[in-house]
Formats: sequence, structure tokens, C-alpha cells
Amino acid sequence: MAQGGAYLTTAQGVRLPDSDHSLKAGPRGPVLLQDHHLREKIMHFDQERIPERVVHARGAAAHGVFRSYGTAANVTKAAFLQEGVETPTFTRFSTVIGSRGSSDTVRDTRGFATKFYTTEGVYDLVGNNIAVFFIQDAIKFPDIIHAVKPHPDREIPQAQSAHDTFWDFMSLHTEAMHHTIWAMSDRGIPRSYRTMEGFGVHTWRLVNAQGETTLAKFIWKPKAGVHSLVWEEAQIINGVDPDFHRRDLADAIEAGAYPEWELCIQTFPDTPEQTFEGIDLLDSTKIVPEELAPVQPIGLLTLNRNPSNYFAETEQVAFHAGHLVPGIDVTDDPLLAGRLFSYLDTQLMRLGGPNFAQLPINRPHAPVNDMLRDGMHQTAVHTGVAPYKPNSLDGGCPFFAGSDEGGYVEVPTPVEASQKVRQAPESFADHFTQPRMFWLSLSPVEREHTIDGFVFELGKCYEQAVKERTLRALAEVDPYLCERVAEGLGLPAPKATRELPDVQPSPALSQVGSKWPTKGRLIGIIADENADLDAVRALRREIFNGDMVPLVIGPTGGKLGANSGDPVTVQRSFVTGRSTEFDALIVAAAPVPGKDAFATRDAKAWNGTADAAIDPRVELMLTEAYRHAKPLGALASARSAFDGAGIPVDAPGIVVGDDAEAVLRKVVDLLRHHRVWERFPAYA
Ligand code: HDE
Repeated sequence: MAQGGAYLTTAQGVRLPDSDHSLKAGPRGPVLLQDHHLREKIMHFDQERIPERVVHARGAAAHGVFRSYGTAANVTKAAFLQEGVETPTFTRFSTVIGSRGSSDTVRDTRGFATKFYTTEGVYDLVGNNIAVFFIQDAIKFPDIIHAVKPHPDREIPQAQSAHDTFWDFMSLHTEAMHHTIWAMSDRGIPRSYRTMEGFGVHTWRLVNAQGETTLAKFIWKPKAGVHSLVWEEAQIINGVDPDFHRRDLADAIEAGAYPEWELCIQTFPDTPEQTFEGIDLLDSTKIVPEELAPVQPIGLLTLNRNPSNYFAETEQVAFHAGHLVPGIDVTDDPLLAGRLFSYLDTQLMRLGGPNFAQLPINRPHAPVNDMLRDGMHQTAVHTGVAPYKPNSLDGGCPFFAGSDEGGYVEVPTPVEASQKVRQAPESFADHFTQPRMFWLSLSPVEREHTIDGFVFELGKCYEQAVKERTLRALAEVDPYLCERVAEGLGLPAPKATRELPDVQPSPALSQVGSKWPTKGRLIGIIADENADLDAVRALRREIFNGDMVPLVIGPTGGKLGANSGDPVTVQRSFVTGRSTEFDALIVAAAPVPGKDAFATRDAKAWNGTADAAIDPRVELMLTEAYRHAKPLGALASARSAFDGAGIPVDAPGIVVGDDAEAVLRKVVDLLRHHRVWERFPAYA
């Protein structure tokens, strides 16, 4: 708490009488050199920025608590994973490619990094929302990032992979195919950070109290279910509300709809081959399907507090895949090895020196007693004269801790005698079997979306050779996928060069087919002065009671029924509202065109006419929500809004009724499936 006291002061604590005028020789100047307040204020402002992260620059974060179920206690001795232990956490979500000011809903991988402030020191789980990575060896990281970042000459496009250099690299470096097909699927455009899975990606080595080891992968499962945007929705949001994910996370926490994830592990015997059912556990481009190795919940993460200062917390947090606690160790995954090396470099660069662990957000909650001294931004006042070991002058302190005293002792894993080589294991050469498994595991709608993703991104490329080479790679995944993408590009579809393997789909990879809780979902209620306001009040009450958020959408700001004694506040007007904000809409009125419903006032009203049946902004809202397969409800008295918007009331996911609460119940039931999947058009 650096700031306090009633008066504005300088950085030296001297009270200030004025901060609006520099000190001048008379009101018309010149400005005097002796004005230290001016100098200090401008100097500090000029230094406000630090380098943004080279990847994952744009992020949003929240504090939380992790409560362990104790179900991992047989495989790890980590104190925070013992039964009932509660550990404070800080979680930062991010996009990978874009700059700090880029949009949230671009097609990209999302970071999912959690800092656990455990009693044994800080443990960081720095993962992504895609289970595999682009590369198998860290030495390729600069290559993939240079390829996916904007072109070096014009620095465009921002925050997306839809450009030549990415697809050039991808098509030449086919080990990226598995990650890429996830990114082109709905996984690349999450609806919310709250509805993303998280993956530790690498295989880790767990150690229990008896010293026995188990190999494991970490997975975060969102309680709200995995749920994505529709591509058109994502594109609209990028313009209408570029802070969509950031706002969603903060609003949900503020509303008390705390986002929750179960931390899960998949475990594998720690055998010398480090493979499981033929899958190389050291290859970060491979998953182990949940059907082969069950996902076991080991604790619950609840995000319950927004940061109070973005810079101090979200920007300065420094994660590191090597921040480990006793009971969790690394494997020889060559991608992980590079990360263990890399993250310190980035923190030194970003945070301006070696003492970043002393920043409040990074400070361990366990006692720190290191022998690291001095350096830029040192805030500790160390005592003692002997910051070295061995010493006698400080009484030999501090002491070493063996594993009995909680010391971190690396697992004495045997290392096979070999030769120094720049080579990968043979199994790393299979680049297509698992992308094929992913493809075959998707539902028909998800496949259509994935085809669209490829067609859009490749359609944005200029180089013919890049498109053709990518099609050749897609042919090795699946002929139908390749043909449909080729069709979209107007190119011939090549054939696979080998017989495609017979792979077993993994249904767990599909996001469709389950039902989820609706806590924290947003329901818009379209109303005007002619609406049955008692019904609107009842809808609001019942939506609140269901732990969801009701937002009334009215012709203008202000209140409806101002003279009724119980006016209804309008949260979104036809000017500020857009369908993309809502998970479902309920129509309580069929508003006639408003006075501002013409294109020069509000472009959303571009196709409106004064005698139209309903306001063109409402029509747009309903048709968009319909196209994006969202549940739609209407009070019978307002059903003409659907007719006005050309929406067939007998279509799937449309509910019309006299009783507002009954309509709401049906809409909420539809919402449990996230979308009205059958409403998406099937390929003719
Ligand atoms: Fe990162 N990564 N990474 N990464 N990564 C960074 O560290 C790096 C990788 C991930 O919210 C940087 O503090 C290398 C895989 C997340 O602050 C940097 C390699 C996975 C975040 C870095 C990888 C990740 C980062 C940039 C290849 C998923 C954001 C800023 C060996 C398992 C953390 C920073 C946050 C951030 C390097 C690969 C996830 C440059 C060299 C695989 C979620 O150090």
C-alpha cells in the first residue's frame, strides 16, 4: 500500500499546493528550471512503460484460491496437493501473438498461467488452452514466433496467424499441424477465459513421500464447460468490444459468479521409455487421449478477486515453468528444457533486474532466506555479514534442508549413456496421426467451423505455393478436410502420399454434446415502454436467482415505466447493445423504429425504414443471435418481433409463451448446451 494520506505529495512526500501549472516567471512564462515537481512528474510519466512480453503480451488476471482434494497425495508429496489444503493463487490468461493493446477475441492460442503461493515456495503452472504445442524442441521457438508475429516490414497483421509467414512456416514444419488444427477449430476462439480448458502440455515427474515417481500431465477443466465463440461473432466483438474477455472475467468476479476449474492429472508409469500406449510422453505435439488415461480431479481453483492495479499485478507477474516445489519435477522433454532456461531472460529484460521476485505479486508466501544480494531495485534490507556458504561469521546460517526438512531434491533419474547429437527421437517424426485423431473426434458442426478456419486463414495468404503446400499437408490428415479447404481456396485437392492410419477418435476432444451449469451467463431482455414491465421484473428476478446476469436492452438509456413507482433501469440501449454480448435473448416487446433508427445516426440501423415492423437494431440483434445459434425466447405478446426479423418461430431453440418464468426456464435449459447446435447450417 504505497499510497496514503489526504494530501497530494511529491515522490518525496512533500505536500503540493498545485499540480496544474508549472512554475513560471509570470503567468506568460518562461518556465523555470527549478520546478522540481514538473521535472519529477514528467520524468516519471516518461518511464511508465516496461517492455511488453515478447509473447503473451495481452493478458487479464485474477486472484483466487486453490483447494486440494488430496486425491494426488499418493503420487506427489507437494504440500499444496494434500487433502483440504488451501493455497492462494494468481492466474493470468493471455493471447500469444498480439501486442498489449490488441483485441481479445482473435483466433489464437490462449495462455493459462497460475502462480500457487504454497507453504513450500512458489509453484507456477504455465500452460495453454491448447493441449499440444507447435514445436517439439525449444530451439525452434524463435522460428515459430517470428513466423506468426506480424510481417517485419509493415508490422501487419496484428494478433493473428492469417498471413503468409505463418502458413509458410507451418506448411514446411508439419510438426505444427496438430497445434494448428486445434487453433483453426473452435478452440482458437474461446467464448470466455471462464470456459477454456488449460493444459500443462509437457509431461512432469511427480514424486511421493516414499520417493516413488509417476509421470503426469496437468489439465484444467472449467466448471462452466468448454465453450467457444462463432467466428463471425469473434470478428464483430474485435471491433465492438476489443476488451471482451478481460471485461467478462472482471465482471463475472465482481458479480460473484466466481470462475472455477478443477485441476486434473493424467498419470503414467515412470518407465525408462517414457511412453504410454505407444505415445511418446516427451513429445509436446502429442496428447494422451482421456479415454486411454482418465483425467483425475485433484483440486478446485476459484478466482474470487480482481487485481486492484493492472500494472503492479497483471503486468509485473513473472511466471516460470521452473518454479517448482518438492513433489513436482521435470522430464527430459526438450521443449520444457528450453522453457526452464528462457523465462528468466524475459523477466530480467521486462522487470529491469534480478530482484523481480521481491515485487509484491511475485513474492513467495513461504519464508525466503536466500543469499542473493544487491542488484537493481533491491528492496530488502539484508542483515548479517556472510552472504556466502560455508561461513562461520553468521554462525553457518542459513542451513541446508534435506528432503526430510522440505528441501527440493531433484529426482536422481538415470541418464542413458549416449552421444552428443543434434537429433530427435524417431517417434517425433509422426506429424499427422494425432491431427487426424483430433479431426475425427469433432462433431459435424465443429468440423465445418474448422474448415472455415483454414479457408479464412489461407484465403488471407498471397503466396500460391504456401496454400498448395498447406493443402498437401492437410491431405495427410484427412481427404475430406483437404477437399473442402481446397474448394474454399479454389484450388485442386492433392492426394495423401501414404495410406492414412486407422485412428480411434477421442470423443472428449469435442466441445459439443454435454450440458453445463449456467452460472454467470448473460441474458438480454429486449423491452420498451409498451412491454409488460411486471414480466420484465420477474425475468430479472429469476435470472438473478439462477446466478446469472440480466441486462435490460431498451430504445434509449434511462428507465422504463418511470412513473410506475418501480421503474426498470435500462442497461443497454439500441445504440450501445450488440447481440454478441449476450448468451441468450428474451424479447419482452417488439419495439417500433426509434427516432434515431436511421443509418446516419446509428449504422446498425442501415436497413431500417420508418414504417418497418420493428426497430432495425432489434432486428439485427435477433438475426445475429439466431445465426450464432443462441437460445431466443419471447413473451407471446412480443412474438411479432421474430416475424419482423424473419425468424421462424418453429426453428430449434426458439421459445414463445405467455408465462415469462416458463419461457425463461426453457431458455436456460437450452443455454446448458451452450448453443443450439442443430441451428448451424449443414453442408449441402
Ligand atoms: Fe512460453 N514464454 N515459451 N510457453 N509462455 C513466455 O515468458 C517460451 C511455451 C506460456 O501470463 C515468456 O514471462 C519458450 C509452451 C504462457 O506471464 C517467454 C518456449 C507453453 C506465458 C516464453 C515457450 C507456454 C508464456 C514471455 C519454447 C504452454 C505467459 C513472457 C520452449 C505450455 C505467462 C514471459 C504470463 C510466456 C518463452 C513455450 C506458455 C519469452 C522459449 C509450450 C502461458 O519467456
